[in-house]
Amino acid sequence: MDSTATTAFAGAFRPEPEDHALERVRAEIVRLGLQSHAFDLDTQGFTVLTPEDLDAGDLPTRLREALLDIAEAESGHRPDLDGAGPSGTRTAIGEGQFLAQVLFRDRAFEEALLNEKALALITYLLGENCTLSSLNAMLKSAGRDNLELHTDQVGTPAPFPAYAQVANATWVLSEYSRDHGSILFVPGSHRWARHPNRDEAVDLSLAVPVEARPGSLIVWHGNTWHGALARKTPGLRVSLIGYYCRWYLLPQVLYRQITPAEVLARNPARFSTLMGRRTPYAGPDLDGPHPSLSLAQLSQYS
Ligand SMILES: O=C(O)CCC(=O)C(=O)O
Repeated sequence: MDSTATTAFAGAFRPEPEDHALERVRAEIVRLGLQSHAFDLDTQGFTVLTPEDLDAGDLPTRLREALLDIAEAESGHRPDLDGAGPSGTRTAIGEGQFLAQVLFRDRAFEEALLNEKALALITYLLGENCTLSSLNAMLKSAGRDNLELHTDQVGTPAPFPAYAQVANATWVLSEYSRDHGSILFVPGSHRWARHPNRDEAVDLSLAVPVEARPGSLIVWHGNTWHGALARKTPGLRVSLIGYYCRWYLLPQVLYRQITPAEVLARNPARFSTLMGRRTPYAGPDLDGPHPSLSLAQLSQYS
């Protein structure tokens, strides 16, 4: 057969001779000293950075204050972290006050997205062109019900690909412990590449609760089975939940269409990518086709 007759499709189906994205992603993990966390993600499906590991200065405090401001604006009273908290509204992830779409309500949230350690681990899981899917927060109050085990591969039929399609970076803004309603994970479950069934979802025997201090960060692979314990004590567990996806998936929030121009202008190019504005799926609302991403990109780090 004459190979010259083959039609090229936008450079498709030609592997990069060397995976430069992998080299860049790996170099960033090494530069930031995150090797053990990358190892945790590979082997356990989740990792916890202590406040010392994360070293984000006063950012966690500013994030928490910004969330309390939003909660106050929405409910009419400032939540008391040690007191009774907002009266137990049932939300999709437990009892408390769920704060949806907080990104544009305080510049501290832009900083959180660009935090280099959080971003390096999300990039390790989802590649350099991943986008933010949603940024929400939870003020979790005392309640009776545990949150069932689930994966974050919402709506995806099994088997899932082994590499992550979605991932989560949650900022721990108050203490996490069993009594405070910790998140819990089933270590290694990301390899099972499926959702838990009905019985498995309520069986916490293999799940490990996360104990973490305010200012920690929890990152997990979207396949990992996780849930949360009911909070038993008065007061509130505060978290900022960053949910990310690969560039070819539909994000929960269409940031590409709603991000204000001044927010894009004051941030680096990577922020635009996180907002879904640099993609080969061109449209009038985009910054233009991504210069370095072909439709045939083969690397999971791209
Ligand atoms: O923060 C929690 O307790 C659970 C959050 C969760 O399940 C999620 O973000 O998918």
